[in-house]
Amino acid sequence: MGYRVVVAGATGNVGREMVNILAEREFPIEELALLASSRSTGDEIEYGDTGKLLKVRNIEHFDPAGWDMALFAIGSEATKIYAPKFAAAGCTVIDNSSLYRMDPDVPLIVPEVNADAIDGYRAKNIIANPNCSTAQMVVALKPIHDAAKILRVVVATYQSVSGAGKEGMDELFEQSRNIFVGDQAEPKKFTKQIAFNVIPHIDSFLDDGSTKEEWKMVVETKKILDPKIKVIATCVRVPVFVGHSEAITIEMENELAAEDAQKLLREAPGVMLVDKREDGGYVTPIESVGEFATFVSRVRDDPTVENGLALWCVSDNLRKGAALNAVQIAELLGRRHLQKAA
Ligand code: 11C
Repeated sequence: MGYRVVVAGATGNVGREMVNILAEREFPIEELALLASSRSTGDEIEYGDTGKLLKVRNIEHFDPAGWDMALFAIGSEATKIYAPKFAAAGCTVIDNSSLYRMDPDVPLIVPEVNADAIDGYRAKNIIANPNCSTAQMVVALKPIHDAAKILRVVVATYQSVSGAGKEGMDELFEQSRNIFVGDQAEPKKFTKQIAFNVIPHIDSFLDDGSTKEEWKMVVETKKILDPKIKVIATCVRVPVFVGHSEAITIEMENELAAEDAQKLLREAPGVMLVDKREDGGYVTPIESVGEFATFVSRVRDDPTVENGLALWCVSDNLRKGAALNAVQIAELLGRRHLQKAA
């Protein structure tokens, strides 16, 4: 016995990973429906590497009644139309867009950090998945906060182009190729050249000079981990295809030495500590691709404040930052509330 599961947006970067991860983790599925817009209807997607091909169906004509849960990766505009419809039909929506994240009636969940908050999902029958840069950061911060109470976080991100979808990946590839053959590298998706460059701008600008991506890291961290934690973020796009990296500086109420933080991080759920303090003894985004873990390296004391730490955090943004976290939420929902699987 398993669940009747929907993946909406199954042909996109995140939707494809959702399908792969459901297969990899052997999620108990009775029936799986893959949905997309009319443009992709009829496309075939393999279920993991099982050889089993599933046809993509048109979300406009899909009846969600009788389906247990739907993993949404269709962006805020389409989510606005379809999430209320699916939720009202009794199909719990696990939404990867930013639409419902700050809605007080919608839990925003990272299972390693705030699993208990999922119990509030019934208010709207919707659960929100955080932004990729927030998800990996809170996994790394959680054991430190539990041990020494984090007061303030200063973070600079190094975000891969896959966070901007397939168009972002295509732009990095094409610009890199064009530069090698002496052609123009005109920006289209990004505001400046991304190949061989970095761009300190992700998502739209806000009145205070920050960007929406930076704002998300502030407010989502508060909602997931602790509303008292102060966060300042600088979010930067880098010419990496997959894998977001973050340089995180942490100020705590209580003392926690780097060595003790390493011990806690070694045991923390979802974290893989790789911190050899030698050449190559740390993780880079390429090594995070296809992995489930949030990797932490370069843990050290910050002597510029009374109780401070600095660390480096890397994760596959399409996995822990999106699809994996959504599947983990589905697993949690199943365990705690739907209890249908054998
Ligand atoms: C990026 N973090 O790397 C973004 C992508 O709110 O879910 C995910 C945006 C979001 O561009």
